[in-house]
Amino acid sequence: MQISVLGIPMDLGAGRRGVDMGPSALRNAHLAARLRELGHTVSDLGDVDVAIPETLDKLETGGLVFLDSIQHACRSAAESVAALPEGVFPLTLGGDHSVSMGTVTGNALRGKPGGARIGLIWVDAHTDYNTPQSSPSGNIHGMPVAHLTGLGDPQLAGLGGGWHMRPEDIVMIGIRSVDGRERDLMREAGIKAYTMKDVDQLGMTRIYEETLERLSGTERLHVSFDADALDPTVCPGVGTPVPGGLTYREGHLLMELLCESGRVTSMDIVEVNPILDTLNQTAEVMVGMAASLLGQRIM
Ligand code: 6HN
Ligand code: MN
Ligand code: MN
Ligand code: MN
Repeated sequence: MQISVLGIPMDLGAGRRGVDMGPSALRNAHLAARLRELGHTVSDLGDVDVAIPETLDKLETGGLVFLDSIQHACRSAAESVAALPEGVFPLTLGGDHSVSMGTVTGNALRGKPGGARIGLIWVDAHTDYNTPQSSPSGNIHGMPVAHLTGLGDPQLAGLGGGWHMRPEDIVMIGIRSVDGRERDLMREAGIKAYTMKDVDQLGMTRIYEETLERLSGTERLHVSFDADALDPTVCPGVGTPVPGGLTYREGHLLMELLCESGRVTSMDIVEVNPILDTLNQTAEVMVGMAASLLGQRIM
């Protein structure tokens, strides 16, 4: 397969600095070499241009922190991804999770100007379904999924022109932290979320099977993998750690099964924060997750 790597070194949507160094940490963890070992052709497109927070006014528009610069970076990411030829697998590296407003939009619009029906597998400790009104923090990385479905700020919800995600085409896995009003919004939208209780009770294989069944009507599948979905003992380098997360093997098993499905056409790796990490452990683990999704087998 042809894989195109694109970095979005943005920490404007997070409450803590450092995830802007995520793409660099992932490249340093031998991302491209690992994927080439699997027989893929890998081209690195470099990084999207992202503003540096120290050069900006914090409150740009409408009270949302760094709104204009986040919109700009997400639009650039969406355009770069949408321009890739069909058959190329975009592997996009965050950056905080607000980058996925751009990457998912770009992947939906690729080769289909009106937007494809894309299935979104959101692997995360958090549901990231806040709107500017519901958010307790004001941080845009807690809001990308809401904006992808058309809620929230029009500047961010409008990235795909008239295209939006259908809530029924979203499945979340690894969830263990949801804010009060965010929970109500999730219920109203009817988004399927497998919490850590579900992971414990059902097991990852059953969750995978139900997920694929649920998303069987979609044309392509995008995996958005937030490093904080994994337990903080596995991925300590994240800005919003929550105890009780996915084990190393649960993460790999999900990626291995998704690989076998042959249905995934794009992936994000986000929220890797090298400043908070133990050496480069979190980036190394996340490179392993990408490798499993892209064909690495134990035997
Ligand atoms: N992430 N729900 C919290 C908030 O600030 O809205 C945390 C969001 C975390 C976002 O990890 O991608
Ligand atoms: Mn930066
Ligand atoms: Mn997230
Ligand atoms: Mn998260």
